[in-house]
Amino acid sequence: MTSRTFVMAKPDAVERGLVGEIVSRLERKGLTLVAAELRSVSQELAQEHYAEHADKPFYDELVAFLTRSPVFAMVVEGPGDDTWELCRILIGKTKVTDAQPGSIRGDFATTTNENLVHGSDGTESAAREIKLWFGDRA
Ligand code: RTP
Ligand code: MG
Repeated sequence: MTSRTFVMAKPDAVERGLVGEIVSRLERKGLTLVAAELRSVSQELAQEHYAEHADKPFYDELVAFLTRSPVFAMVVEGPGDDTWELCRILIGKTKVTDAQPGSIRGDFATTTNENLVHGSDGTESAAREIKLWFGDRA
């Protein structure tokens, strides 16, 4: 029972030339890209993507950050039903001081706001985000 999740190299990752590193870590783990796209993000898409955070104090900053420059959006597949969770482990914890070395954030991020990668946080959000970003193209 394979499963898919949504992973995105955020603007800071593209700006810093870390897309290859991020894709490499996913692939080295044994996960596969089934769709990927470098794209600019509209205000509307950024707002919808982070809709769960609409009432948080950092929401406007988050939307501004995501629309700053292109992102590399991916649909990632793994052999089990836990692909979203495996990706979150590779990505690392949200808070910069919690992100452990060995994870993408732990190895490369110095702030919580610019933390390089997004990964869906569950089966339902993975389905929602794959549809939002790729529609029928994944
Ligand atoms: P993401 O959605 O981007 O994969 O990150 P996440 O699940 O690890 O964290 P989440 O709680 O969904 O927060 C989304 C993004 O908002 C920023 N954030 N800032 N200042 C803060 O307390 C704070 N908390 C979260 C981070 O950039 C986080 O990635
Ligand atoms: Mg999140």
